[in-house]
Amino acid sequence: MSKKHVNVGLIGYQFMGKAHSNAYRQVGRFYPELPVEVRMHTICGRNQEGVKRAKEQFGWDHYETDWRKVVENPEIDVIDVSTPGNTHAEIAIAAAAAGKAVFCEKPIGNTLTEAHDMLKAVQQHTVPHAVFHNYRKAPAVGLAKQMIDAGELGTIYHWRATYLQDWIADPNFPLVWRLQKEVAGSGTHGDINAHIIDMARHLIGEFDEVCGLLHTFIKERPLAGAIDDKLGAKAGSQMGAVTVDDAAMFLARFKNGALGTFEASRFAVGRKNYHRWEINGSKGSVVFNLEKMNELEYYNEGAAEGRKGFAVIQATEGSHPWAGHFWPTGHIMGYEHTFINLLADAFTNLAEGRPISPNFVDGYENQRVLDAVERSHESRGWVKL
Ligand code: SOE
Repeated sequence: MSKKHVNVGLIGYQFMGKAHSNAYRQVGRFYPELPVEVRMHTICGRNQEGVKRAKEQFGWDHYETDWRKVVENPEIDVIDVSTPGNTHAEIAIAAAAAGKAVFCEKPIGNTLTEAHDMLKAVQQHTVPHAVFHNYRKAPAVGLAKQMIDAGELGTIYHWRATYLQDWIADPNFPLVWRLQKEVAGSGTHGDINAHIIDMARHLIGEFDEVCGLLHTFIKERPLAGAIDDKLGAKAGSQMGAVTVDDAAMFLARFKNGALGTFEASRFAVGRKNYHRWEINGSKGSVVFNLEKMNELEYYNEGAAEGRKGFAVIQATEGSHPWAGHFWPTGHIMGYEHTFINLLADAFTNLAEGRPISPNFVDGYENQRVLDAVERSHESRGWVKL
């Protein structure tokens, strides 16, 4: 029996457009049991040359330069919003009003108000919605979640997270859109703190209060020429103001009594995509580091005397979440698989009429934390969620 097909329209074709395109292409191949057939209908971007090239490179059936035409196309079932943050709300709200399922990059909006309006739109039009917090879908993260939910770490005391990069540490690195508040909403805060906030919500629970600090080290940079899909761009000769944070740090108290620390920076020279967190509970601890994403470090307080210590679990066995869909044990997975796994879960839930996880509620709750940290920075004090 042939499967019902789902036509996707992807808005955006740079770095995230590439990651998502690959995932749409691969999801049915690694998840043959998927209840639907995913079709890559249209990719959309403002630059005709660029989007045409992306259509060919990634294997989309059509391309378009006006997102409204994609949203209005009755053949399309899912709108994927992978554009810079300042266009998310308008596209997502229009897509929801057109009755499409809406999948969106993080953070879903540039402000809490936008995130709120987006959540209201998908709820009001009762359309399925998803947010690309893809790191939830790494097998090692899924394993940590299973262990916590099963009580294997006992009472959780500490969450200690860093998300460190260095790609703008050079003061001559150009003023790309990620460094402009009117386009990106914020800097490291919304771009990478958002990921460790999501990890914390997923693994530890909801936030109670936060106390934070945002900082911009380099206040002016050369204006940027055309950007590429690796976060880079050519520097121009004129200078422009950096209007977002370069580093964002905060302390948190969770509703369940756990304490958290968060540090996000694009100035951690030497650190490329060092997304690491450690959880300490009464019965043990776990450690995840994205740069070694197939491993989960585990300390078991219950181990025999003289045999205690951090062990490294290779989270690539068939029994580990999502891992069985790929390779034999030890044949490791990468960044792109997290997007494939996210889509596999999303399309399964979509086909079966169940809510997708993570979704716009998670996007909105994430944004509440981002917003509270910003207010805490401004008031130089603790802010309740
Ligand atoms: C750039 O900082 C970036 O690509 C983020 O935008 C992604 O969300 C993160 O996964 C990796 O770093």
